[in-house]
Amino acid sequence: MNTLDPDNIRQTISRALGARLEILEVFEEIESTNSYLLDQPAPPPGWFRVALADYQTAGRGRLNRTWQSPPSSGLCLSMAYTFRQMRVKLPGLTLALGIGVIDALRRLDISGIRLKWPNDIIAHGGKLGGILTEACQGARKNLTVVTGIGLNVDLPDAMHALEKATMMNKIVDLKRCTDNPPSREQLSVAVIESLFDCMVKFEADGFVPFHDEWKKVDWLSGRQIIVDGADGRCAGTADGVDDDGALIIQTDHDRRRIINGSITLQSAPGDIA
Ligand code: BT5
Repeated sequence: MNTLDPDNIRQTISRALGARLEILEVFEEIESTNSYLLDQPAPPPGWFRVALADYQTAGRGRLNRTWQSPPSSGLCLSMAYTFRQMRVKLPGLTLALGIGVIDALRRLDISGIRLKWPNDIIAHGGKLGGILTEACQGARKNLTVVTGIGLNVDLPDAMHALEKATMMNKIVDLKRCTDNPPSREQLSVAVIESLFDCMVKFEADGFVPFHDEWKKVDWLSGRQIIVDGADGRCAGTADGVDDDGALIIQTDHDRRRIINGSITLQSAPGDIA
């Protein structure tokens, strides 16, 4: 598997975007690119900073879950972006960035990718990747977010064996999605460009301009689901999202709006979480 060269990546991203890139770093090994950027000084408003890793020793998912990506087998990328304001609705942002990842993959001729609310990237009914969006603490005037993208590119057989042994959810890599997988450098450039575009668009208009696209890639729509959220557990039919990116679920009794939660399918309770 090819290496990640920060100079190559920097030189390939578009000039307009490069002008907004404060720092881009590549680590051979690091605990977590998200944790690293959360500890770094925030970029100035409208600017961004990127950290990539070949291997994370403590890659993180939501709710203290683990993100496992053996060395050189995937994309581990985090972007810090500082908004020019404080009022940003983070749940909707994660959805918008998911659409950005799909757009990046499409530009690399990889189609058929779907999103499972709120942060899973799905292909062939399994998890191809995930998104972790976190806000930097302590900001007063401008909100800085760090968003981490984990994407499986070419997983070793041992990872698939682990999936079976631990009853982990089905995992998929890009090799399964295309005969001609992009290099991790090409993938990095495409993802960085798309994430930045999404940040700027979201900053201007929130989730609304992403809503129609979400409907096209919504993997949960119409499925019978179970939601475990702050208010407990409920079951029903997933019915899309609203203009804030909240999940709508039709239960036997009412329609509910879910802002935070983990989703499982009623038919496959151990499915992608
Ligand atoms: C996510 O969390 O899916 C967000 C993953 C974000 C990872 C990136 S990598 C760069 C940046 N730095 C970090 O430290 N994190 C970000 P969640 O929805 O909580 O899913 C986590 C669950 O996915 C785990 O509990 C496993 O079941 C499963 N999982 C772990 N590694 C996986 C992999 N490589 N492929 C598919 N599923 C995986």
